[in-house]
Amino acid sequence: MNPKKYLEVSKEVAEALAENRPVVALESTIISHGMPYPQNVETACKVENIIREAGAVPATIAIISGKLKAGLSKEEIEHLGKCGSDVPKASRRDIPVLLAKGSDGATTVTTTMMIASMAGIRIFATGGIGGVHRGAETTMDISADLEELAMTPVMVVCAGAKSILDLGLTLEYLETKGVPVIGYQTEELPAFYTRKSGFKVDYRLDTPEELAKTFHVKEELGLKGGMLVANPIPEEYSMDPATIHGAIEQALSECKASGIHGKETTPFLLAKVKELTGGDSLDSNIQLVFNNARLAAKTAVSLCELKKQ
Ligand code: PSU
Ligand code: MN
Repeated sequence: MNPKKYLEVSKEVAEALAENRPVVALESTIISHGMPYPQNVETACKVENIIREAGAVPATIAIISGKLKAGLSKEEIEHLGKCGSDVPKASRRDIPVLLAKGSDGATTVTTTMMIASMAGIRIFATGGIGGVHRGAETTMDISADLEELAMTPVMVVCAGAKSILDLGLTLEYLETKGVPVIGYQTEELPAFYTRKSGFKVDYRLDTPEELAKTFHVKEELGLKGGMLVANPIPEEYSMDPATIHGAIEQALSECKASGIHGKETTPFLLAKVKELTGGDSLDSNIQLVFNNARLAAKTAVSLCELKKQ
C-alpha cells in the first residue's frame, strides 16, 4: 500500500504543516459545479485570502491529472473554474478510476476530507454538506459525505445543509455514526441560506477556542471520524425563508419529473435553486463561504496553539 504516491502537497502547505502552522482545506466541487465562471474563480481566490488574513494557510484540494492535490496554484484554480461541470465530480468511489486514467476531479466534501487527512490537514471550510435526501426511504440517496464524517478525522465548517435534504434524517444519520454536530453561537441547525431550520444541533459552542479544544480532545481520545460545525450565514445575507422554500420545492418536483438520479441529483437541485432565486442566492452563497473560511482559520490557529502545549 502506498497512498502517498498519489498525493501532491504544495510547498507552502507542506512547510506550514511541518512547522505546525495552521492550514485550512477547501473543496473544489464548489468551484467547478457550485458557482458560474468567473465568480467561482474570484470566490476561490478571495477565500484563500481571507484564510491568509486570519493567519492560516489555505489548501484548496482537487484531483489534477490523476494526482490528489492539497494546495493549488492560481492557474489550477482558473482551470477548474473555466472547465466547470466538465470536470468530473469526484466522490470516494470515483477516485480509483480518475487516478488510473490520469483525469481531473472536483472534490466533494467526502474527497476533500480524505485528501486533507492524507496530507495531515485537520480543518476544512466549505458551504454546505451533502446528506440524506428527501424521499431517501425509497431512493436510498444518502450522500457519501455522511459516511466520510463518520470515518475521517477532519473538522468540517459549513453553513448547515440546504433543505433540498431531509435535515431531520441527516441529523439522525450523523447521530448513529457518532459525529458531533456543533452549532456555532446557535442551538439550531442553520439551513445554508437561512439561519434557522427548526432542528436542534447537539451542542452550541461560542468561540473558535472551544471548537479547537473539543476537536483536540476527540483527537487525543483517538476517536475516529470528524466533527461538523454549523456556522449560520450572517444575518445581513440570509434570505427570505418563503422565497427559498418555494424555490426548493419547485426544484425538487422538477428533479423528480426529469428522472434525475445518482450523483447528478445534488448539482441539478443546486443549479435549479440558483436559477429560481436569481443573483441573490449566489451572493448569499459566496458570503457564507467567506464566513466559514474565517471561522475555520481562527479555529485552526487555536488548534495549533493547543498542539504546542
Ligand atoms: N450542498 C451544497 N453545496 C454544494 C454541495 C452540496 O449546498 O456545493 C456539494 C458538495 O461538494 C458536497 C456534494 O460534498 O455536493 C454532495 O454531493 P452528493 O449529494 O452527490 O454526495
Ligand atoms: Mn447522492
